[in-house]
Amino acid sequence: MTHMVLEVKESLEERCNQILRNMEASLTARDRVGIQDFVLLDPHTSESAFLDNLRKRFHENLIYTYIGTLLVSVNPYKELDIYSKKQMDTYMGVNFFELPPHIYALADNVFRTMQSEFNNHFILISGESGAGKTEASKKILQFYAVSCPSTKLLNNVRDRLLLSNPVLEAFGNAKTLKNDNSSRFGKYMDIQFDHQGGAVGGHILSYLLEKSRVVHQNHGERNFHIFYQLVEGGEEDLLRWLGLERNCKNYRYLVQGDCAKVSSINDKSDWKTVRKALSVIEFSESDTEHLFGIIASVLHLGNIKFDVDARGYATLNNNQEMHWLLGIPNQVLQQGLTHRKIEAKTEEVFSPFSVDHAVYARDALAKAIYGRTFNWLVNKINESLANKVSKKATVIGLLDIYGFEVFSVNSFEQFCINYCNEKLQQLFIELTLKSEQEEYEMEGIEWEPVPYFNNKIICDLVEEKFRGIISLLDEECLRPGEATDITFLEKMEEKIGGHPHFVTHKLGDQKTRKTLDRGDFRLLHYAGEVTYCVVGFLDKNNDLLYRNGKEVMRQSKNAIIKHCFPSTEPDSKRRPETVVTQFKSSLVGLTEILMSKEPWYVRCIKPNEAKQPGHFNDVLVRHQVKYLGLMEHLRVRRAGFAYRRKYEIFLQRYKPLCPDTWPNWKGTAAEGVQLLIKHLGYKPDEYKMGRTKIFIRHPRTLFATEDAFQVCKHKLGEIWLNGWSCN
Ligand code: AD9
Ligand code: MG
Repeated sequence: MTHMVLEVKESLEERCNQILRNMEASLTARDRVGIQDFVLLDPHTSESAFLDNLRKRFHENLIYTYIGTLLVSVNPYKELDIYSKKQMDTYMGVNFFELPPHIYALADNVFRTMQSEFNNHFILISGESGAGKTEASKKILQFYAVSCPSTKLLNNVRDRLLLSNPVLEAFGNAKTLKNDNSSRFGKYMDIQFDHQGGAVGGHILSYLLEKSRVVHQNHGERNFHIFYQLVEGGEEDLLRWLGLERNCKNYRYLVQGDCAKVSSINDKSDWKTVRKALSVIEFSESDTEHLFGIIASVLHLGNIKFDVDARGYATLNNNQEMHWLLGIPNQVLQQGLTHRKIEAKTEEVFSPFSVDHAVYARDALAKAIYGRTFNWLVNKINESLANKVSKKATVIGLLDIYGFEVFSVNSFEQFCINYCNEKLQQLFIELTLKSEQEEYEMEGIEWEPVPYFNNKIICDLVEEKFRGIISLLDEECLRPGEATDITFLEKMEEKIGGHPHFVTHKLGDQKTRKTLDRGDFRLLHYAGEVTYCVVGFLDKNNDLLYRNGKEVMRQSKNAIIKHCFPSTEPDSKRRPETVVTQFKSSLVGLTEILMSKEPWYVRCIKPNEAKQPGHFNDVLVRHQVKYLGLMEHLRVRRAGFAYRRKYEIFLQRYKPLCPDTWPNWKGTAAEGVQLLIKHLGYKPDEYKMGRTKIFIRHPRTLFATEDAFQVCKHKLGEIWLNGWSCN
């Protein structure tokens, strides 16, 4: 036994040296391709040196760089030959720092950590709109799909996991000015693995879909992809049945952005992909019929025009062809679109709409139909992904949410999206900069604090009880008839006017020295300033659907609509929660989910605004490096320790590597660890002993230890079988 332990020690040294040699080799190549881990840059790295390294690598098509175990990714805006099966094989099971940085290396490392520690993880992918988050999350999923063990049953799960993507993207993504495939909903996906590492299931949580896009698109933007896919790619028979023409220009909901055709998007072939995907994820013929019936109905609904009758009320022009496929009698629908039901004491009275009101009711209905159908779709996909294979599973969560965005006009939607990004930045700070430094302090490790900008102040500005923007907005939403968008603005000026991150026209613009219109307010977000136009805030936050709109929907023969508008739904007597409050609660829920797992990070960077390959805009990238907190993260990483584990856990795993601690150790765990690492020959500057944990500076030391452990485990195989597991 002692002999074997010595052998292990030798192999440990050898491994450590080999890993070092690999890293040094990358250092020698630094002039041309930069350095693959920022931690290896000069200790006094400036922001400019950081940027130089990123730029150098970007121009060599090396889009990935590490800061320790955090992966920085710069969008290449072109297809790179780095995602092949061969590449996946190369990265499978190889230590993190031994190969050039890659999203596969991160995925593999997360997977192996999950397997060895049998705990749950998540990968937070962040960056602004168009920076490459969704692509990164797809690459990770593809890696797992290929690298995990396969059996017929597991392949089935794998296909569904993969194919849920094109479906959700078709219904939840759209072309914006920032990104031709912009996520308009937040997505958190758990991938569940059994103890052998097989992918056995998944679960998706979706966050606030931007459903206003269904009825309105800004110039240069599109509605959700699925509408164009259906019109462009739908089979002749299907279109005929749905009463659709193969011309997007004929549908009001598709032409407001005046860019139905996009060169980077092939709606026809995407349609085929979605069709195929739907069948793999177990959508029956009738499900798809109903689903496309709804998409077509929304388009028809958008084309409904209203005339003014002699009394000034809205009527439906009888000449309009009402290809209404939801199986709702025409009469009922017409009444629903032009009247509002008011319940008097003993009877129901129908009060007619003005044309403006009718248009509003029509659009509200279209948004509600689409939004609820989207939720139904997510649930349906979840049914298909449900783990039916293994009782016990560990998970890797992937978070891919809409990125921070600033347009020339920003509305309620951008407010919600940017608020969400503030929350994720806050989580990142909590989990890295703040907790990391607090931990050193708690563990009695000598530490020079690294200053950083904590965006909690902005999160509080938005969500504080009673005086945060959300509270003020909700308060105004509770005063129908009296409150307007402008009274909301005035209320903010009164209550939070003095806040350093809030500016309006009236308050003057000393803070940003830029002019502001009367109806605007500006927030100085962590990622930059955004001016929001207050118009529509109350309305969008209320998101009211007239009660008879719901009643009309209940008469539908379409099974999905029936499901989405159940007769058991509480009527509007009790006020539903506002949109932003629901969103806030869902983000609290998300934070709780994430906090219970081990975090990993991919920080995506957008190299230019023009979506061009080969263009690296220094100003733009520098700004992102700054607000993503990458320099601070680097400082903490460099000064700190890449790895820490409780003494008990560390000892339990590695004790077979030392004759003094194996098989039974009687002393304290800390003493055992001290003996163990002495035996393994850890150098003094490579580790620190805290109060309850060991801290290891470089991952290479741990990787070498882990390698030695694997060798030892292999050799000890038989003893293992006899129940001497140290796992
Ligand atoms: V948004 O917040 O959803 O608007 P994302 O998700 O950050 O945004 P996305 O992943 O959709 O951006 O990337 C935008 C586009 O950049 C993609 O459609 C690709 O054309 C391009 N891209 C991103 N990453 C890569 C990559 N690794 N290789 C090649 C890429 N192209
Ligand atoms: Mg995206």
